[in-house]
Amino acid sequence: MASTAEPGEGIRLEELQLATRNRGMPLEGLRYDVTPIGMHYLLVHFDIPDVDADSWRLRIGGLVERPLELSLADLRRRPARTLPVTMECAGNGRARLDPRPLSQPWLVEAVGTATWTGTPLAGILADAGVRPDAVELVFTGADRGTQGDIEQDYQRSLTVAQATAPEVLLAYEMNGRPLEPQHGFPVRLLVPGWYGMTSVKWLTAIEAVAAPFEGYQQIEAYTFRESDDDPGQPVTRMRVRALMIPPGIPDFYTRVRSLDPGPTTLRGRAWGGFAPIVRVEVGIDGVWAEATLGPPLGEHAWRSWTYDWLAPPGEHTLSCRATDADGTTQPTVPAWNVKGLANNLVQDVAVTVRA
Ligand SMILES: Nc1nc2c(c(=O)[nH]1)N[C@H]1C(S)=C(S)[C@@H](COP(=O)(O)O)O[C@H]1N2
Ligand SMILES: [Mo]
Repeated sequence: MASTAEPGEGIRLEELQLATRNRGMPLEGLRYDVTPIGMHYLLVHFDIPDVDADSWRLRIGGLVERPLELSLADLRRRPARTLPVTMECAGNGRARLDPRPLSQPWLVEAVGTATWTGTPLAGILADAGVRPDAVELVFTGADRGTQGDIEQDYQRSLTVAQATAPEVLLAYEMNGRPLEPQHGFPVRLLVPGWYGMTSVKWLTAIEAVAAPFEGYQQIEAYTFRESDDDPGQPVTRMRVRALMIPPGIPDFYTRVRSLDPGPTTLRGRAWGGFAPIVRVEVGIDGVWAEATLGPPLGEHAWRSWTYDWLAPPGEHTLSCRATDADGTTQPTVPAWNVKGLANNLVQDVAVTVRA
């Protein structure tokens, strides 16, 4: 099967089938500091597994001094931490690439922020006693399927240093409620700052291993590659991005916006996994101006911004772009890669300001 659509080709039924299973956050959801659970984006590679909370166990094994088997009650008895975390799918923006890699065809809406509660993974790894010869931890989910002709459990790895960062949680609550089935019930890994594929849902096992993990989701699915034979670089943290709540009212089919002329406040959020957001700019028909940043919500959560616009009658294109403390900003021409990952192209919103 071809891995990309023909240049300019419309969405295929297989892509639509994925798009109806995996929802995006409606952009008006950017109004909330914390995304309501039912509006948070969703990405499930295979099927949502049927996990029984009473018989569920998390096994920690491999190169550890003391293998552990923990129940949900065991995890809930451990020290808890609650963090607001913005999560984005690495495939966000894929459908804007041409030729389009065939996969979940996200535009810009594969993002959400939740307050996650769980126990720090570092404490569990300390109890298990990760041996000095272990280099990585492999996280396995309860879901199974075929991807790239390989039958597999969903699995990802982190180095020991990455896995023991204090913000890495085994999360059992989202917005103060037990995880819903589609978000990883009963327990998922949560790795703030990283693209979503890292945060393995329906976690069943953590294995300490002596060599870098070479599973499909690690070295094949989430690497920046310019061609099929390029081994590529791993996709890790979220690239910097700003999004805007489309102002005014939409046309049902085209989503083009209409609004009255005069003062209007444009609002949105900005985030990135490498460094804090220090600047957001709004583009009005290609002319950039400074937006005002709201207060930070937390180290790993998006930051609100506003921009007061005196909307003149006519057709306009509104854009926004974020810059982080490293000086990194967003491209106006996307960088293409085989899997269509991390396309943080600036968002454009077409509006008609009435006469
Ligand atoms: N076990 C398992 N974990 C998974 C996935 C999956 O398909 N199976 N999808 C990953 C991807 S690609 C993303 S973007 C996030 C999405 O998390 P959410 O659906 O809770 O928003 O979960 C990640 N964890
Ligand atoms: Mo994803």
